Amino acid sequence: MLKRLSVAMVGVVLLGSALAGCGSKDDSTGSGSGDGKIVLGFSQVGAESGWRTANTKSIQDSAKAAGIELKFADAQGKQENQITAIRSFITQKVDVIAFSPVVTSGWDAVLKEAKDAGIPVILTDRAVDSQDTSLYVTFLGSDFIEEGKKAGQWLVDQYKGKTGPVSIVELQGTTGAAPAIDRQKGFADTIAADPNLKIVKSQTGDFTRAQGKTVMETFLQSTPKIDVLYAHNDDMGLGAIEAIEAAGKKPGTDIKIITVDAVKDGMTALSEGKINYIVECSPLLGPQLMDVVKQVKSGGSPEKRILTKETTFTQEQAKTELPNRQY
Ligand code: GYE
Repeated sequence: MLKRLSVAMVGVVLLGSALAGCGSKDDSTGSGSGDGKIVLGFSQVGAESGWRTANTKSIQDSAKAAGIELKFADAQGKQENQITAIRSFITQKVDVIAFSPVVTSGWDAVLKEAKDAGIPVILTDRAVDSQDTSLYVTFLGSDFIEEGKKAGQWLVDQYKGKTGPVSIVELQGTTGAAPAIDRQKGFADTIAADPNLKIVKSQTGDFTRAQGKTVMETFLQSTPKIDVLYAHNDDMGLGAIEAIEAAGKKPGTDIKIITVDAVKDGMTALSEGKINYIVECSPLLGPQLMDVVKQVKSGGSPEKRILTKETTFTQEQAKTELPNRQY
């Protein structure tokens, strides 16, 4: 009886692997795509900016190059969509989950579900505020506080030795998102070195060009003297430039502009003198992410924090760099 049962079981297993070999994606053992490929579920924030578009392309291209099967879900800027996508990845028993959290808070429950299912999670680009850091394997991305500090330091240097108040308006990224929180903090802490530098208005533009423009219009209407605009990304800065020009002012001259990202459109405006300084934030996280996925899948334990290398650009540097810009 026992013997007959085990023979039957072998049959089931063989049938199972034959089906998997026929391209079935539903691998009930949870150990891959059925054709030996690692399956990665990735939940993206959305398509709010040039940075995000470049980031999505980098992840899709490098998954392909690495031979990793990518299940890609676009959350359209909504946390609830990301939670649904992660739950669906768990049900599908993907090998690894990666995601770029739209906001920092509210992830503990779903991360715990992934952990209980034995699926490792990699944070890409943005952090979560979970106290229990065992809920994710690593966080791969930029240091946004450092970016805010670099933006602030450039401004401090510009006004060194000068007197009189400098009125700054700030376009924040998505409320509650790690890059918005940290870029605001790094900048504010650094400009505190010069009491003349004052943030007179600060509001979210949700990282989009359209909202950057709308909010800048209201800033221009309500604030008689604006010397500086600090925008948490290029897209909002580019939207604001439209508003500044429509108000009859010269961006980069009448109002100094600092942004973050350094995507091609931002770098073009910088080289044309419409933006004064850009702090780079690289969206090309795909190759590093795929390396980490492979490492995790083969039982390795990557560093808990993997930082991206980045620089800054002046108008002159942008002219030199622009022809090489990939995104
Ligand atoms: O700076 C912005 C995007 O999370 C670093 O999100 C990313 C930010 C990036 O929408 O343009």
